[in-house]
Amino acid sequence: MLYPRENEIRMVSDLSGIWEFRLGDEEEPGERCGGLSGMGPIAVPASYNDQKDERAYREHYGWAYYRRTVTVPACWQGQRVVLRFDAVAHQAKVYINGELAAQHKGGFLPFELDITGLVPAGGHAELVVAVDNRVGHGTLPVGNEGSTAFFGSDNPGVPGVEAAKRWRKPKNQPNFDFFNYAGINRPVRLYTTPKTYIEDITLVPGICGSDGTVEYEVRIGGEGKKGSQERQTPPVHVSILDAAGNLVAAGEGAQGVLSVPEAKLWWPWPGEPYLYRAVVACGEDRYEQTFGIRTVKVEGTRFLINGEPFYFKGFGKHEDSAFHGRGLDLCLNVKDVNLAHWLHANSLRTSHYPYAEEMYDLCDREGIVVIDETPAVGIASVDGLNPYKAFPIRDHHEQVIRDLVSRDKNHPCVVMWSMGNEPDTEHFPESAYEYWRSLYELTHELDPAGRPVTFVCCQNNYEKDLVTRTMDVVCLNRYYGWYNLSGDLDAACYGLNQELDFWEKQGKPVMITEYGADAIAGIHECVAEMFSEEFQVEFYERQNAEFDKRKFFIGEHVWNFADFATIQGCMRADGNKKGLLTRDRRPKMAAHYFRRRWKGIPDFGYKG
Ligand code: GCB
Repeated sequence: MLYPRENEIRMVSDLSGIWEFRLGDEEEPGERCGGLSGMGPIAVPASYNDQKDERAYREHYGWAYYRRTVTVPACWQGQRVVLRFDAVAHQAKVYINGELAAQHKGGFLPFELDITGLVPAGGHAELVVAVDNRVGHGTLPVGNEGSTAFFGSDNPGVPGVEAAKRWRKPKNQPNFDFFNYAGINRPVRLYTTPKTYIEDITLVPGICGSDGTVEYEVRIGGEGKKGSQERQTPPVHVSILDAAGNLVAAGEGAQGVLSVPEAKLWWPWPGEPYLYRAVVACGEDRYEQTFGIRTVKVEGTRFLINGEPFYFKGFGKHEDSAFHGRGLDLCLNVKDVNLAHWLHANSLRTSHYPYAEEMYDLCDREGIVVIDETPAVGIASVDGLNPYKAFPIRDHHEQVIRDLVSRDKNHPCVVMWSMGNEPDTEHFPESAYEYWRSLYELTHELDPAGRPVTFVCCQNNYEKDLVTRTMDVVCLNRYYGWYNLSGDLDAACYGLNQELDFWEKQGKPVMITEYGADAIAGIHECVAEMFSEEFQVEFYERQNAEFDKRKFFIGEHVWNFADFATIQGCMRADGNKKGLLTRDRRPKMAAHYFRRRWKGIPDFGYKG
């Protein structure tokens, strides 16, 4: 799905601002929804949870309602008008003048509806968005609906659980470690296109000697759509412009291959992340898509960008900030990318869901390499269930992968797809294999650029796990010295090395996608123990020394870039404190340590 961009043809109206809001209950609104009363102000885009200091907002369970008036300007007469939601967590029902006009499941990817016939140019309409924040066995991320054994709460079998089940009001039981922020988290916009319009553009870059190649495909929608009775499809023109706006290649037709002489490649920072623009014209419509010329390939135990062996230095992070929750915060995104530069990091993983499109644009521009992850986190059994049989998520997961690849396929920063985070691969190894291998194949089919595909594996019995070893890159989340062998870094290094010996035999590139220790900023010790800043540094120093000895080891992503909010529980003191930075982006000692370390590690050729 194309991002809504304004140009000489297309108009965009941003509906960000103060909307009306009120909490609902578990009852799903039906075909009609209107006459809402008791509404108060809420900022859009932003999560609703922290905008009012009431437990009801923070711990809400079920539906909530947003309302505002939309106006389609009279000068948009004759245009197709689209209402686009960048992300509504986790399920949305959209009502125009009280009638259900669209619904969408999944809180991290865009959806849109054509409202041309619903709101006339020069007219107004009441827009109501009903939002459900519940997570369960059928959602991504997954919640432990009906279970009492969730993070930070009772253990099964403990006396009192049955009683607790009876008196406890229903609440979200996330099977994931980040606060379940909900609402209209990303922008809502109206945009126009002509009646025959450019629906999608796919650009696949390549390198041929010193020239670049761009394989392109343009899909046309509306009246002039291929096979449509209405009209003939107007011809498609594609022009490739360099960063200075010079025409470097041009083609005719809805698909083709163009050659860019003496192409400048997209390189991760501090190399030059050079960007080209593909200007597509069809009939009255125009669209400009930015892209980079670069290749990505796994070869043996190496991860090649533009044919050079890349070493990942960076982190997993979250879309998470004070007051906004998971709401888009452009200022914070710019700050975070600048902090990545300050740390001499070159990459990040969009743990544990697709981020806002604006972040990928920034990463394209600033040369930050991205591992793009779906919201498939928490596919793990809690009550002995085989999640692959018991959870009705397969179709939804497939849809999410389709939408993710379709949304992000043209970003040069995206070098690998992560289908999910820390699923169970140990207790039901055959089921896990069937599930993840089929999605792996699907992801490969969907991405015309052939990016590597993986998922991120949790600390487990790696000998029983059948599927991690079949991914293009083995991505490991490991907490030796923290959750297991807590505080004992000698034992942690021993365990880690034992495991690395196993992975060395698999002949795949291996990277660590999470490792880390909570450190409460300001806690210092001469003899480092858990939760101190010194322990966090020592934890990383010791384990990095082991990674440095392994040639097949292609990268280190710390957990986490910054402290973040999560569900309350006895293992979390005011959130997860594994950040190199605090939640308000102040560096801990470990940030200074990595800044020195990563400065000394080249992006390419570190392991030869
Ligand atoms: C993990 C998860 C991540 C958690 C982290 C932790 O393995 O992938 O979401 O936040 O551990 O700190 O426990």
